[in-house]
Amino acid sequence: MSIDVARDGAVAVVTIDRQDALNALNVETLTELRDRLRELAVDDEARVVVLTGAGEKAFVAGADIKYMSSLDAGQAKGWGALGHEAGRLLETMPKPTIAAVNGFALGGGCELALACDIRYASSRAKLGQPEINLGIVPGWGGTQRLARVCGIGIAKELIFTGRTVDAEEALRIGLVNAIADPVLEKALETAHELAAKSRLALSLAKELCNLTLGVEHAGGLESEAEQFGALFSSEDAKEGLTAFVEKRAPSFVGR
Ligand code: DAK
Repeated sequence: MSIDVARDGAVAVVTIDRQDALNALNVETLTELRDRLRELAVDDEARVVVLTGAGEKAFVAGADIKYMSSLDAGQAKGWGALGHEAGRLLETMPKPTIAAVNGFALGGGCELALACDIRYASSRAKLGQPEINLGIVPGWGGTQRLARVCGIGIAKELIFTGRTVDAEEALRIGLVNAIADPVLEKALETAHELAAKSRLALSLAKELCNLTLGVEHAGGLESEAEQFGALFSSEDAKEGLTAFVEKRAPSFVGR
């Protein structure tokens, strides 16, 4: 079982557990995550959802690069849609979602955290969008949501360089709301505080806050998903993904 859903009263804690790959998401894990989020979105007993990673080291180290290195452009599109759906569920379900970032949150992991309403980080967390180093770009909402959370200047620097930030920097740039150890305890404290509030008022607050994303937000996500597919079939994407699997530096040719 790679996705565990535990109940703590009205709070549902969703734990991604694939520790041998630093909780990286392959198709089984991501499908299961999407399915659990779909259920929680309509589950009245779950008033707040907390998302975290199993173990000490990682929240989610991204999409599974080994799995992705074997995808063709058509399969990559379906893979992208799955990640987008999980993100949209976290962003729009009518209840608060909180990411407890307990370690590496890279690529798709950072994107899942960005789709949550609130993010807390442990002091050893590392966040970032390193896709550029694989010859690809963020494809699960990162190109849209990072700019909305941190501002476009920060987003461009992080996405263009692919560098990761530690917890202190993440707090300074507004990528996380607070640093806490143990981070899950902090997330649960806030979750229980929110669970005691009016469900109706909270869901309306979320819906209204989401209006600030604007109607262009959905269009931006769609463009990202579409453009990613084309890039995925490039020589550079193949080289970047294969180089990671072969544990060597990539050599990009620009096509
Ligand atoms: N995928 C697969 N395996 C991974 C992984 C990943 N993302 N991250 C780590 N692992 C595996 C490692 O390969 C290693 O496995 P073994 O070699 O032991 O079999 C194991 O986890 C432990 O990792 P390390 O030995 O590397 O541990 P270190 O502490 O030395 O380094 C690290 C930790 C997190 C710095 C390093 O593992 C790392 O750089 N990982 C990759 C991080 C990354 O680049 N993440 C972004 C992935 S790209 C799409 C939309 C979106 C996406 C894809 C498609 N569409 C629209 C189609 C999303 C893309 C991404 O997320």
